[in-house]
Amino acid sequence: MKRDTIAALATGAGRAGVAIVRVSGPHARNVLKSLIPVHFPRVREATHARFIDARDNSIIDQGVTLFFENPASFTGEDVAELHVHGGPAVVAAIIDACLRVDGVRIAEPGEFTRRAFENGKLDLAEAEGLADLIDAETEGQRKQAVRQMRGALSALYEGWRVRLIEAAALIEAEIDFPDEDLPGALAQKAGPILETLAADMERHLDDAHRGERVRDGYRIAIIGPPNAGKSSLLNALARREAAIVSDIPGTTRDVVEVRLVLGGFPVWIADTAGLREAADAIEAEGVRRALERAEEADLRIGVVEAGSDVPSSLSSALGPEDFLVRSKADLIRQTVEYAEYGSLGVSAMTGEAIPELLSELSRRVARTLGGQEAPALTRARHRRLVEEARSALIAGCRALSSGPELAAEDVRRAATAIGRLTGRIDVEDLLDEIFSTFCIGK
Ligand SMILES: Nc1nc2c(ncn2[C@@H]2O[C@H](COP(=O)(O)OP(=O)(O)OP(=O)(O)O)[C@@H](O)[C@H]2O)c(=O)[nH]1
Ligand SMILES: [Mg+2]
Repeated sequence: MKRDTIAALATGAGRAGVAIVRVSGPHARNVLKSLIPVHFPRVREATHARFIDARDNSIIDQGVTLFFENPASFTGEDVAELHVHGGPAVVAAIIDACLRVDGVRIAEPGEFTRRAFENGKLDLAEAEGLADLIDAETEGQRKQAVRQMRGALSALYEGWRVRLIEAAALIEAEIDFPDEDLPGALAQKAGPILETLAADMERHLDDAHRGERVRDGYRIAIIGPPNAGKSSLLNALARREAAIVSDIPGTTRDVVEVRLVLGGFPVWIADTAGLREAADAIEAEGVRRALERAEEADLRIGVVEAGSDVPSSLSSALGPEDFLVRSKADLIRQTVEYAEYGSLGVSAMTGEAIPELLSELSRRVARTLGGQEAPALTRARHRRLVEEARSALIAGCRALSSGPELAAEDVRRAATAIGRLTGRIDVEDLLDEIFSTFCIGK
């Protein structure tokens, strides 16, 4: 199949010192011949060049060019890079000149990466890692994305797929040569393999959504009775007036969220409506949302005014790992400690103990999300497929005792689910969805 050649700005939009226009496909050579008619650059050698407008031989700009010959390029095709001055008019003129060459069109979002995937330069999990790396805003996200881009997750999944195929072969041998083993021998051989694999998948799934949290943010909810100072605490943590504060109990109704970076990880802190018997339907909805958010959160910060008891509506929403803070420490000096939760007294007014609370939160987030050894599951897509594989495996283990046919089918089903993770197996239906979310190559 003769493919189109695609061209696009590879660097960010807007003014910049340098911008890179990338061209990939069979006509990349012709693009360079048209724009740099004097001498064609040597392969993989940065070459100074004047970029010429073929219509009148005028100079569009001067810069540097690079040519990568297929298959040794990012996409696996011929690739030309034009490093020009990063002004919008220069970039527009260079792209126009590329598009005037026969067979060249503008790239769709994610198309360079998609071609790299289709040419076997990276698998789907690695491509997702690359997209995450480009989106990474924190150190924790960067580390996780680099690991995934370099194939750590792919290696794990590929290892599983190979073991599943071995197990399937073992079971199928039993179908083909049923008399060669004693009854029960199959279950003895294949059973432990399937069980170990199912346990490995279980461990991978049961990671408190670590990888997904690193990518999408760790979630903290501030909850407590009305007027306790929850919104004031959110504002103090965020260092801005994100939520409305007033002395009227029941001020906050919707969930107000603020994004922070703590311990190198993205964190969402949510302020919620005060927990009480609601005065009206709107407040009741606010309380419902508060409890829902508290339930979904990775960590809850309960807030009570120093000197007050912890109401049951709050204590029932807090778990043993959660925080409880006494607010308004500037007003009330409290000596009582809430034994089960510790006793940090904070003041949003004076800032007392806010740095301590922030460092405690950072420590907690870093402890939960950091120091990962095993590659983590980073997307809901992965979780869905690993879950599918695991339940197929469990069904396979059970089916083993009643004969190899059904078990073989289950194990094949598990291998297919895992193959779809890295895009080894028929993922055509998924590709448009996955690559259209990539911002690379826009
Ligand atoms: N002195 C003092 N007053 C505070 C402090 N924190 C909050 N307040 C006051 O307490 C009142 C309630 O504060 P909010 O932050 O609105 O309380 P809330 O928990 O969000 O209240 P609801 O949204 O109604 O549930 C306001 O008048 C604040 O100014 C503090 O640390 N010290
Ligand atoms: Mg409030």
